[in-house]
Amino acid sequence: MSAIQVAIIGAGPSGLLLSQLLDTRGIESIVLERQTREYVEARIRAGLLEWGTVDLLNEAGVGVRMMREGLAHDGVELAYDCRTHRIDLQHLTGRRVMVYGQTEIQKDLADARSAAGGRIVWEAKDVVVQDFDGRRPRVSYTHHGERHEIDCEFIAGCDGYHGATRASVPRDKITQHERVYPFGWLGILADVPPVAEELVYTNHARGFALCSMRSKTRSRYYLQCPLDDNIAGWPDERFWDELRLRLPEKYAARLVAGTSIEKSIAPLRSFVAEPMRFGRLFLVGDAAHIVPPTGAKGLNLAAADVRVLFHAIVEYYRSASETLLDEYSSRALARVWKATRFSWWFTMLMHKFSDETFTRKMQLAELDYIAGSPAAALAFAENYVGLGF
Ligand code: FAS
Ligand code: PHB
Repeated sequence: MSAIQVAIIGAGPSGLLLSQLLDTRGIESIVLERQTREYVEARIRAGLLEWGTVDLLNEAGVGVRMMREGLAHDGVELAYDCRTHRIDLQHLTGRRVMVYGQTEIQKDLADARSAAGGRIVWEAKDVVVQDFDGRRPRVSYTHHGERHEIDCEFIAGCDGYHGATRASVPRDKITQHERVYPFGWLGILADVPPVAEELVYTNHARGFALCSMRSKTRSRYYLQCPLDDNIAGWPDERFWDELRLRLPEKYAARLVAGTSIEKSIAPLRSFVAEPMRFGRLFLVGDAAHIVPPTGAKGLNLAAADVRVLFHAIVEYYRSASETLLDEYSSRALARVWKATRFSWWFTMLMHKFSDETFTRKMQLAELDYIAGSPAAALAFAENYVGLGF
């Protein structure tokens, strides 16, 4: 049997977007996903897209519903010390951001792959990647109790932080950089109207809070919480009471509480694995890097990796050139490190680290500087909307 051109491990946004883009250029792929489609689509994750990601989803032919239902935002608010300050992203950078849930992107991508007859093996268990340091890599997996083996020309490791592909790289060939933050995010999804037209990031003495949304009738809120907190200790009523205490008065007064559709606690870490290429194996998205969600970069970084790898693979099959493949890791990491820096900086700026006063005074001084300096506001805005490619 002839080799498949690209074996993609993981049907998250990275894997499905890469498969869909390759298909637009007639390049064959197979996606191996260990969960069911329903499980993957039920995960509530990212909500804010850089316009570069919007453009890539449109290029892949999966942006129609996003452009119809997504909410384009021109600004974002920072709240601190009983003040709010709006950063006018559009005026400062000429760019907007899009609010459209990762869940919806997953559905749009999986529908498109299915309509195009794309090969996705759901519930592919015990995936093993082999011989990727040569020119004939192999992938094996178990599906409905039967073991399968695939010869391929490239492997894209799109299997996230806990996946199998990065773990398959010999320890002495990869360097991992990590910072674990001493708190988590407690997130809630509820069918209540958002408190504000745009996102509101709050630095409060009780802890960080974020007001986001999925539509004009569905809100997504986050509260900083202790790492050892248990979701059982957060009945909806306690969540709404704590959120109200952390919001500026004008938003606290507008807050509409309701029954949670989803509620979960996620840990926060910064993580980067270098390099991102090992022979014919390419690590993509969360398989290679994790950012704290403060800067809304996780999904957008994954899309940026896909963009670089997609063009590299197309170039290889078009002209047998490996130049862009050889440049994949350095080009992807150049963006990854800058987004990792911004996400780390914004996390350090907005969260409560202790009750000592000096750190908080530094945070408030920096927020006041951003509010009063067009240069500081522009620096924030150009990172938040996404640096150029
Ligand atoms: P993903 O983790 O999304 O997808 C990997 C896929 O590979 C999964 O479907 C998994 O089941 C599969 N897989 C794993 N191991 C496998 C194996 N051995 N074999 C086969 N398949 C395997 N980003 C933001 O921008 N904003 C947010 O608010 C935000 N919130 C988040 C909350 C949580 C709890 C998490 C975990 C992440 C969050 N992120 C957020 C980041 C998130 O959106 C990721 O950046 C995004 O999902 C990255 O997409 P992928 O790289 O495709 O990885
Ligand atoms: C979300 O809507 O889930 C979201 C938005 C912005 C962030 C993090 C999460 O920085």
